[in-house]
Amino acid sequence: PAAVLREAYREPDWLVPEIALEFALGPDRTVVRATLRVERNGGHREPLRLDGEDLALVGVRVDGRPAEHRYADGVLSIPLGGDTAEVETVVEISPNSNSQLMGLYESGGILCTQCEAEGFRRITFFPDRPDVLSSYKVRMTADKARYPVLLANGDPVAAGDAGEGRHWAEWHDPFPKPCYLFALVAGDLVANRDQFVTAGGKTVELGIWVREGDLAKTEHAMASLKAAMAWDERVYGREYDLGVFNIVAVSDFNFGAMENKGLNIFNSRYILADPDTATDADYDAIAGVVAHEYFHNWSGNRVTCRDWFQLSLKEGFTVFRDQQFSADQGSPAVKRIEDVRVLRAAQFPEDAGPLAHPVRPESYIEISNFYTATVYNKGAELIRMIHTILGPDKFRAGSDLYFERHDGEAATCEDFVAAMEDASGCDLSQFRLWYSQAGTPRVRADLTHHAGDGRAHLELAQELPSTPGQDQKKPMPIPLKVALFGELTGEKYADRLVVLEETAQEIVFEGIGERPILSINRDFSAPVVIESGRSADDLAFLSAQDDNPFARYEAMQQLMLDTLVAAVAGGKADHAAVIEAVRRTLEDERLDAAFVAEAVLLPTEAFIGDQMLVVDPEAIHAAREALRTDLGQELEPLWRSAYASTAANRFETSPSAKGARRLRTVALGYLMAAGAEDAAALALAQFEGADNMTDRQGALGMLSNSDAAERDRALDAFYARYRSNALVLDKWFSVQALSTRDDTAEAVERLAKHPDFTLANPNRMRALVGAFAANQRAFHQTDGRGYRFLAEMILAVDKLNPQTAARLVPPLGRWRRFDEARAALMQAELRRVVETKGLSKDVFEQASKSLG
Ligand code: HT7
Ligand code: ZN
Repeated sequence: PAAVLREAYREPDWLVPEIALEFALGPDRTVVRATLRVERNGGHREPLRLDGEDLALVGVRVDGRPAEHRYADGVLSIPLGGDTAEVETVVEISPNSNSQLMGLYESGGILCTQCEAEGFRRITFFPDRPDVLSSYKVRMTADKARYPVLLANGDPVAAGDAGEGRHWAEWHDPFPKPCYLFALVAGDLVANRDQFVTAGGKTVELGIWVREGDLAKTEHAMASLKAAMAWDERVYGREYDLGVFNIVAVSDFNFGAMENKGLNIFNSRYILADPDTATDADYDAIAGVVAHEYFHNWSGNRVTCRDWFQLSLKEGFTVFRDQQFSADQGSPAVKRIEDVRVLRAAQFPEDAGPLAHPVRPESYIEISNFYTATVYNKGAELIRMIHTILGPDKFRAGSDLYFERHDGEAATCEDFVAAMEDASGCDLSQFRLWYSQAGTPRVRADLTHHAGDGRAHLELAQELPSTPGQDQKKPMPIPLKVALFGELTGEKYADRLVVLEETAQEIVFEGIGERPILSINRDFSAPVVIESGRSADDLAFLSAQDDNPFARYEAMQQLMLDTLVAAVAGGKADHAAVIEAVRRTLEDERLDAAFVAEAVLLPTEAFIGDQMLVVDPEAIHAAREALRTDLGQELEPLWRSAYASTAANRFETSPSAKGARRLRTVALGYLMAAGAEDAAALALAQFEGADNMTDRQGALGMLSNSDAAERDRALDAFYARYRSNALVLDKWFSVQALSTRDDTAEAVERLAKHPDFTLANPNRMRALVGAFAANQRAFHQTDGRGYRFLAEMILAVDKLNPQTAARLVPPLGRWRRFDEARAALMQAELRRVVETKGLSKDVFEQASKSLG
């Protein structure tokens, strides 16, 4: 398959200012009549070219008359003489045979659409590219009993009876939009209805549409939506613009959610919640995703992307906005810790592997493969760095200017940076490199102190690793928040933003009367790896005394990581410093429970592996378990008191109650690691007595790692209770796939044959297969059965849903990081995948690039 190149961008030959769509909806057969008003764009003689995929063409008319046309290789070409025309096409599609979940498809009896990135071409013929903006009129006709609710973008304008048990509805969206934002839904749905009055006094009708039995689980999503609407007015000055805002939840969805104008469609896992079925983490994810999709109304919809290489323009900016929103709703420090953990777990490995690409990629075979942690999460870090460099006021001026300049347009990442530059007067020319250069920079930081002149010298040097297609790199501006603390007095001598712009640079601090301890990349001000060689004592000092909570957490993590890496490398395990630092954290009464829970958690096995040249999953697991056991045993009284003091009489959703629940399960984990006699019984009691899913799932996770008799009892009870709730059953699959037990690979193979496992549902696939591939020790079992299982799953799913299949490929692409035997087994599976006949281009791109 051919690659699309960023440099090859050309303006569209034809524009489509207006489109009218008529749908005669049916699950097996839907007829789509599209009427496009087209306008020639410039003085060329090219025919009108419309994209189409899996469409049965019924007819083409131009200005009311049957017209000459050619349909080949996914393009319908229609020669047009004049500069404008009215072009009508009629096609037939089949929603219930659409297993790709792109275009119009059926999910649990609901007809719904997913058009980003290139799904609209599976509904009708159209220039399926984001820089063609049109105003939409949509008319739907459907069986009234089966599909009593008919929704589309924009505002409802009319509805009526169509006879013969059918009815119709019309929706108009006055805001010109690219076709990837088109949506319709037809189904037997009920709504949680509410209203929001904008700052400008406009009343917006809100609706969250779900199946009848799920209505009671929509309260949190609705509260989150209203909070997001108010927040965007207050923080970014952005008001909602239509009279209605609808959200629909569906069970089969390739992604988290979709920001279609006025009609967001969500994976039900990011809408439905009640304490019995959703964890605190689920509640937070719902708030974050609801906000994210809502924020797209400006960053994505009112100002969209010129081409898909600019994807981070809307995604990086919107992730940054949803991170800011979530930080404002709860604890900013804990939120930052969580966001950095995600970045390190998902984006750093991507940046270090064969699929590394810049935030603004240069080429793709299949754009769906570029909805990545780099485009989203590193993209958000770029926006955060601009925010840090400019400061909040200038950043806000830049965002105002960006929206003012480009409202109603399809823009580029360059337009965004230029607006930030123009509004602030700051030169961001070197900063643009962050968009074009892939790879995670490594920053070496050495601090020396001369007692004589009271000066401290901070020597900084950056190194940019080579990545596929990019050997030579230029130094990038790296904003580092730095502070110095006196070793003896604890006094803070300096606290400032240093921007490292050169390959190497020296910063001098004056008036430092004692040996200073370096706190660097505070708040994780830049998405880089810091190599500072700070001693265990210095890290312990910072973990107890730094006034920046993120830096405190980071020092503890570094201390743990250094200890674990040394243990894996040399087999020497000196746990004393970590135990002491964790003790101090547990005893510090000024800290809130949520922070403590984060701070005392050991780095994951995967993250420890990321620090090593050759990953040894068994040694890492052994070293980490040994430290967990020591921590558990040495600090047992503290874990017991943390466990007891976080018990609650009744479920509450306050931040402090959430923090207590988090710490309680972490403490339980350490008691289990300590081998405490009563630990499994405690876990079972927590499981059985829980009045909420956080405590229940937390205890189940601990039991699932153990060999105790209580394990099967809990797993069976969980299954029996929730077997008819798909979202909760996903947890049952995940908890087993993530187990640290020796028989996990075998258990996962068995679970893939379980009657409740299905390849057709992306959530279920991720719950079992995605979770297993993230379980480093089980997946990398030396006999290679994990690799074989994953390859078989990829090939099986690819026949139904190439996007879901392609997302499972990256774990196999990490072969370069493993020993020869494992690497050979992983490569063999990748080869088997690539050589399979009839492979999708989605999987082909990921697997062939992974072989390298
Ligand atoms: N903008 C949305 C992307 C999306 C998507 C992409 C590929 C295939 C299916 C998809 N569903 C939604 C989601 C977002 O970032 O808000
Ligand atoms: Zn998004």
